[in-house]
Amino acid sequence: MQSSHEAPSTASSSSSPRVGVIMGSKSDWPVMEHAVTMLERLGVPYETRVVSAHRTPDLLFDYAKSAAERGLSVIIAGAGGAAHLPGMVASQTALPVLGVPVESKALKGLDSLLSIVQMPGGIAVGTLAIGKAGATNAGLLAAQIVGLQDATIRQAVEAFRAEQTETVLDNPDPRPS
Ligand code: RP5
Repeated sequence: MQSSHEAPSTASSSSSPRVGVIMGSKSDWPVMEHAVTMLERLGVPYETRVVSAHRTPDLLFDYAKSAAERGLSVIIAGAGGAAHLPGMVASQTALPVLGVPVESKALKGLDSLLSIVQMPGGIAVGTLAIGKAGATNAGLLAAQIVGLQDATIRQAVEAFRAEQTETVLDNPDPRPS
């Protein structure tokens, strides 16, 4: 039996997860669910769970150290405020880590953004925009990375982009209908 801080997923899509979507708190879910929505739309197997840099540091280390051997290719990490999760995960794995700054109540996510983006040279986190757009694009970018080795996912990304373009071109009038 695994101890409580070992690193299985708590929720995942059906086949073996390729992307890990973690976040510092359950309170981050309303933002981070947009990453999961994109992964589901593009057919990317994922897992998701709460991993806190400050409240569950042992779990963070176990999760990051075991991620590659468990078959993950990318980790999306969202956090708010003193948002140390993405950087600390990146310090423990050579997998690409995408950081999503979650809006904080006090500082609207500027604190989260600066905490995630200002990594020291040598340990990389790919930092996305604050909030929903960042989470959505983290899911998209993760799919693009996985798609480098998976033609089905690559085609799903291309189809998504073509559909998006078509939707804009088909609706040129900006006024509410
Ligand atoms: C961070 O602290 C989390 O990522 C979250 O954005 C923020 C607040 O967490 P809660 O107090 O809502 O659990 O670690």
